[in-house]
Parts: sequence; C-alpha cells; structure tokens
Amino acid sequence: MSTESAEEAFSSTDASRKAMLAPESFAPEVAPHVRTVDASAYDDLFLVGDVHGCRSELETLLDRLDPSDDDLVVFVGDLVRKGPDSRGVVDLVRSHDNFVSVRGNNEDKLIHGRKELDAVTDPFGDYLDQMPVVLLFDDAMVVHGGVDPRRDLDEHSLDDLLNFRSVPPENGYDGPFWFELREESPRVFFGHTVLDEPFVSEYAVGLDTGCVYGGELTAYDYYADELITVPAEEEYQSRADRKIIEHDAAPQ
Ligand SMILES: [Mn+2]
Repeated sequence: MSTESAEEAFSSTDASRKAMLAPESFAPEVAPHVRTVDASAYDDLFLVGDVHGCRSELETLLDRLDPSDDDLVVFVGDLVRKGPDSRGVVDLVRSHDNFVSVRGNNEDKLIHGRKELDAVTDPFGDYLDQMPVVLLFDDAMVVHGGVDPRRDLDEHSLDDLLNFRSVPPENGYDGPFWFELREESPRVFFGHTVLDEPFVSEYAVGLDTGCVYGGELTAYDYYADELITVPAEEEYQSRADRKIIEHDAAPQ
C-alpha cells in the first residue's frame, strides 16, 4: 500500500467522523436561512460575540486578532442596537468578504419592523435581510440564541434559534441554561445570553460578555482554542445583574 492511499483512507475516515449537517436537518421555515461555509478554505477562524454597535471596541478587537484576507471572522449576531454605532459596525462587517454574521434577535427586530434604527435603508437593510440564521462549518454550527437539548434540531423554529436561553424557556434568566446541559455534536457557537465569563465546552461556546453593558467584547480563536477579550470603553446601557449570567463552569 502506498503512503498516498493510506493518507486518503485516513482523510475519508476523518471526514465521515465529522458528519456535517445540511439545511435538510432543520425545519422547513429554517432551511432557507442555513448557510454552509468551507472552513478549510481559510487559514484561521475567529468567532466574535454580540457587538451591539460598539464599533470602537470591535476595531480594537480586530487589531488584536489581525485577521488576513485568508482568515474567516464569524459573528454570532446582534451587531446592531443599544450601542453607539450600529450602522458603522454593519458597514465594517459587510465591507469584508471574509466576515460573516448570523442574524441576532436584534437584527430580526429591524427586519420585521418591530424596532427602528435611523437610516435602515438599502444597502444596510438588504445586508440584514440576507444574514443567515444558522451558519454551518466542520461539525459546528453558529446560531444567535441556542438549541433546546430536549428537542431534535428540526423541531426548532426560527424564533427558537434566535432566542432560546433557559430550559424550560419560562424560567427566563433563572436557568438551567441550554448550553450547560448540551452534551452532543454539533458544537454550537452562540451569543444572546449575557455571561459574566465566556462559556467554553466541547458542545457549546458562549461569547456574549456584554460589551454594550460595560463588560467585554470576546472572540474565540477556533484552532488555538483561545479567548481574546477587549474591555468596553463605556457602559452604554445598564442591565440588571440578574440578567448577566454567572454560569456553571463548563465540564473539562
Ligand atoms: Mn444581544
């Protein structure tokens, strides 16, 4: 057996182990909003928590990450609202072909006219409209809210994926939280639930550390398994302490 064919055998085993989800894995209302990216086409991959218009902190974070055009930068949604420069954040993200964000519940509010923002016009509005709700790469997925560990993926609505937090949902901010209970692939990268510290487990990675509430803007370096954080320059909005989650430590 040649070395070459041995390598091929290994790579096909590796590929089958990393079984990738497809749009058909989701409910019919969700499937059109699922996008797949080929992470292997990029050198490095960074994931970034809720920015909420904190353009200055995002620029500082990007200086630290220093992504090249061959790196992929993925945002977990909520680029907009609450902070000082929503439009600037969206302009920054959409000006890079290698930056992509999933839709957050705050983009969803603008798309459906439940909230308004100055100058939500083309091409700003068009950009929000085309943001995927689910982004898939490797055996990972990115959604803004989360997934209910008691249900199959195809039993989740768009609203679930944008907003899911507590199990059961009626518990609001009391928990337990879905990401503390998640024990299966794919690994889910998410925002939405404001955490006092990032949450990193084998099956879930939470990156919203409340920059707009005076916390930090957090990124995760996917290949290095490292967190990079930048402190907020201001508390742009106040938030009740009970809505900033002190989660159980992730199992190691
Ligand atoms: Mn948010």
